[in-house]
Amino acid sequence: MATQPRVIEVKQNVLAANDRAADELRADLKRRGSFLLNLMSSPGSGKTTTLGRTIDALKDTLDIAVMEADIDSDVDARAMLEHGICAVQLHTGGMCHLDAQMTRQGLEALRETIREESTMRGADFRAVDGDASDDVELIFLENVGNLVCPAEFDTGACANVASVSVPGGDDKPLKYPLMFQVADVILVNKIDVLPYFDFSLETFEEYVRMRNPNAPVIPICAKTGEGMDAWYDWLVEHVKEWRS
Ligand SMILES: Nc1nc2c(ncn2[C@@H]2O[C@H](COP(=O)(O)OP(=O)(O)O)[C@@H](O)[C@H]2O)c(=O)[nH]1
Ligand SMILES: [Mg+2]
Repeated sequence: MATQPRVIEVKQNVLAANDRAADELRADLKRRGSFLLNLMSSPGSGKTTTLGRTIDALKDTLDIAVMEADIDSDVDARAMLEHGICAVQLHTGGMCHLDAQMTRQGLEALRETIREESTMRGADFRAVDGDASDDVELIFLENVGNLVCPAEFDTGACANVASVSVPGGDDKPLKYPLMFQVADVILVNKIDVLPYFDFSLETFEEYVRMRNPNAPVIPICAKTGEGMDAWYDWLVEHVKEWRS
């Protein structure tokens, strides 16, 4: 009989398995020429508003689709449909983040939806399976609103966006360091209300640099569009690079 209980690091195993699934998904996306962007933030920081404006600005340049993830409801997916693109809602069944397997399921449902819609319109869906090098060029994943768990689980996306908003405060990188560490680009939304809050863009960037030396920090106002050209440029450049 053992006198010491065996201790198993379940979380590490879960994360290692997820990392493998995420790498496989990224390889698949590369083969298809689809750039999947994982958008993370706390609830209410303006993810859906940012996506809506981005879609309006870029939908004539890029083929875009959206996956909205939430614990419940289809509010955000409905909002996306109003922008004239294909969108699906993913319910996580109470989970506060998506993992790579859930993201893969979402992508399969999204492709199926695009195929059905194309058939209804009488158009040929250009690519579903196999050598699908002309699949949707840009897919946004609006992750569950949460600054902790989504940062821990690699979704298999090609890049991560961390978004904060001015009313949320400039100390978020100190409190949620991993989110800012895994981000490839950081959006600071709601700059229209800067005069009313003690949010210093300089201090925020200083805190970000403690964890992430390179990710660009882009101040935006999703409500008016101010500052969003820099974000669009970042996006278009990265989609192009991914597909080359
Ligand atoms: N003042 C201001 N409000 C914004 C801005 N962007 C979004 N909002 C508002 O913030 C609230 C939450 O936005 P939403 O996009 O749903 O956030 P999400 O939960 O992160 O998807 C809504 O009332 C938006 O109208 C902005 O740039 N400025
Ligand atoms: Mg939303």
